[in-house]
Amino acid sequence: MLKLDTHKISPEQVEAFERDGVICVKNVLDDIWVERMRTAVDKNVLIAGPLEKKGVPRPEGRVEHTSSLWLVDADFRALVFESPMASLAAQVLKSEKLNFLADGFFVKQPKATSRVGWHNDLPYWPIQGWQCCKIWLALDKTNQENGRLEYIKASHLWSKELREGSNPSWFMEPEPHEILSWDMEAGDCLIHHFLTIHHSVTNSSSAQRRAVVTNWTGDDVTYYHRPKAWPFRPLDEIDLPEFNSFKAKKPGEPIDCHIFPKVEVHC
Ligand SMILES: O=C(O)CCC(=O)C(=O)O
Repeated sequence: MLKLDTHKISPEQVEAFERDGVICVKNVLDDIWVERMRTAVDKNVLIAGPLEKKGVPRPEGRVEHTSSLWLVDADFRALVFESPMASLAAQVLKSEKLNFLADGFFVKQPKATSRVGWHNDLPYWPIQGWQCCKIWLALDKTNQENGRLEYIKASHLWSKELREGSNPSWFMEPEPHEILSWDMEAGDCLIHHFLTIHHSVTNSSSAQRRAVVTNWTGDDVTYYHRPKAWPFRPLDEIDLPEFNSFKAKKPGEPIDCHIFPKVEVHC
């Protein structure tokens, strides 16, 4: 039986998550965990993840992102099923049930000019519902100079979906809005609601900036078919047994399936 580690957050932090759509939680993972996940990211940065096409060259220096390494990598699996990530998600979502969607990582190489544009996460997932969040775990010191994330405060309450680069008429570059961002140490986490609009700035420093993400849902989330959503490939191209129950899902059904496992948390 795996032991799931927990990290208690305060009622004020849960309230801030609900009000602002994002919080920063300090010192969630210790140095041993951080070093373990750095090694896991470094090991995977140049190889295709289990859901990616093999042999497609990865653009150098830019943000890398791969999903569902937990299927093939023991360290990512441990992050999902043994680390305090699940307990953080359960607390902010105030959920009885917790499902894990997928992991991923983002590496901004030194002096990388690429940035991640304004977006929120919900339009990229085949789900519908309110109780959903991402945990962005810093593996390096993160600040304005090396590619921190910036959030439009309370934008989850707009209930609008924004894909990166989609430029809809209702969205203005965020001068009129209050921005939330934090300087972070390795082991600190951001937790944001899937509808909170955010971006990340360029890395002008001479060191890389690494982060690992995990995505979580709660009681009210159901399957919903969205074009151009995770896993970002036609399902008939994915030949993994873990996808069989997912392929049979109908809109409105609970999302529980092998690829979106339930995780038991007792905070
Ligand atoms: O890490 C980054 O640079 C961007 C992360 C992001 O936008 C996301 O996880 O949705």
